[in-house]
Amino acid sequence: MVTFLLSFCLFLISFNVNATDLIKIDMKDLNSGKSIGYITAQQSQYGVVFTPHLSDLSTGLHGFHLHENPSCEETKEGGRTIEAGAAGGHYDPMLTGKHGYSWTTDNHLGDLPPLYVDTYGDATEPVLAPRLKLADLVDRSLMVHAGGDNHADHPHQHGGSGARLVCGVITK
Ligand SMILES: [Cu+2]
Ligand SMILES: [Zn+2]
Repeated sequence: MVTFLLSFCLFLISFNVNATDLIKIDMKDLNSGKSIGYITAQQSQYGVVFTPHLSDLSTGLHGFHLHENPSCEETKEGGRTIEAGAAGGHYDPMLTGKHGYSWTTDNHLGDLPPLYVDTYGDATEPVLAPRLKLADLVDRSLMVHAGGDNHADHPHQHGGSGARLVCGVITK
């Protein structure tokens, strides 16, 4: 009986660890307002692994970042509507003001590798953010952009990833 209780407790403990080790983020197309799937975030020995389960995207690479605020609401700027403007900029706790790679230290902490979308419009290939911890994600948002990302601020700011296309709020 004692052995049974002990193993049951161990089961509960391991279950708990697993449950908190994975964050599932519902991702919404900002034009249609509909979900196009979800992304899971999981802690690994080397950083946070983002695994997309997305469909209905255009083929190719899409800029992908952790943005600072937990909102995907639009904002107005001089009469112009900015989709998911309320998400703010790339998460930048060290105030670097610089866009770059996920593994360099003098740029936004929210800079991630781009997501690859296959010829069917699906994104399933995981990407790794070695500097992030799962706790950094809470109360922020994930953004998929229309364009790619050259991980620099030239010739265009923020890697030239362009318009905000798909957004998900991380609340856990
Ligand atoms: Cu972004
Ligand atoms: Zn950035």
